[in-house]
Amino acid sequence: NETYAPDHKAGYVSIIGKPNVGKSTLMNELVGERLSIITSKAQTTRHRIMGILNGVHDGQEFQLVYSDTPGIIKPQYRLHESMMSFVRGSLEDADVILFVTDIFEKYDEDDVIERLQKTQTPVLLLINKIDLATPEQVDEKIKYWNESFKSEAIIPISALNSVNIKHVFKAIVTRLPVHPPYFPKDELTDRPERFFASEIIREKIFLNYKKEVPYSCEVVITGFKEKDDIIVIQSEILVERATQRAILLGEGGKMIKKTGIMAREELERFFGKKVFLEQYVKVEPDWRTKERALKRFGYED
Ligand code: GDP
Ligand code: MG
Ligand code: K
Repeated sequence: NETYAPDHKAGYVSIIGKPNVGKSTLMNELVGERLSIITSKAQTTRHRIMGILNGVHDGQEFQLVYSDTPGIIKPQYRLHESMMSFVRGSLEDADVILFVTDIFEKYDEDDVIERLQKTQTPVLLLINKIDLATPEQVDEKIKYWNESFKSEAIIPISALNSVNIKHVFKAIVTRLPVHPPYFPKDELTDRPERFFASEIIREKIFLNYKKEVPYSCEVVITGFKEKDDIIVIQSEILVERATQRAILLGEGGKMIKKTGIMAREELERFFGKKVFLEQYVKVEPDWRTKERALKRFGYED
């Protein structure tokens, strides 16, 4: 079991803005290369997780989960309705919203602006790419947003040149609520791909089997090899009794096959790559008493 300080802070940060305003560049600056690569394609129902950052600020431990919302698109598209409801959902779920704009862009998405103005979640308005503008142009833009948009703060930045990024970081962290970490910290910093892979497989087991079976098994990722065009993932599902193994396999192995296909499809969406998934169901009566977390993320190999 993980321990964390009673005043541990954690929260979801939604990064929204039109394509090309610099969201990904900003993310890399905020999280650092190391972690952002692996989470770049993470897909959950509501949030696409872009990066996770664990750290300490002013003596206080925190975990920041950055997520992306689909690009804001224009009303004439048929998709717009569902897109807007998605944006709505991720806005309400977030603890802090980073609304990224570009120094030269014109804002004509009135409904998105309106939506942002109504949310209870604090919004930080970031004006990016100030390296391309004169100080006068920057002042002018700050004035424009000040008059037309109500936000917690307006911060001019250059994501590309790391200008004012510390300021953004501080503005986020000071607004995080006290909350336990959403994702296990130790495991995640080192091998988050394995963590996500095991979570996805677990989710499919919960979907396909009823009663106590999902609770009596554990998913262990024993191999994770990323090649040019495919990721080869080896997994073991540990159960305590032979009867549970039989249920998991199903008649002629049908059930485990179905679960495996669903998991593979989800893993492919998640990692944005073809996945070859191997699954073994093993009876291991004492898996609960073992060094669970360590084993789960493959530290024993
Ligand atoms: P996203 O679509 O919002 O994720 O935008 P990206 O982060 O992919 O950036 C789009 C383009 O803008 C890339 O070519 C970046 O290098 C560039 N860019 C991002 N931030 C800045 C910045 O602060 N200044 C300048 N000049 N270019 C930037
Ligand atoms: Mg991007
Ligand atoms: K990923």
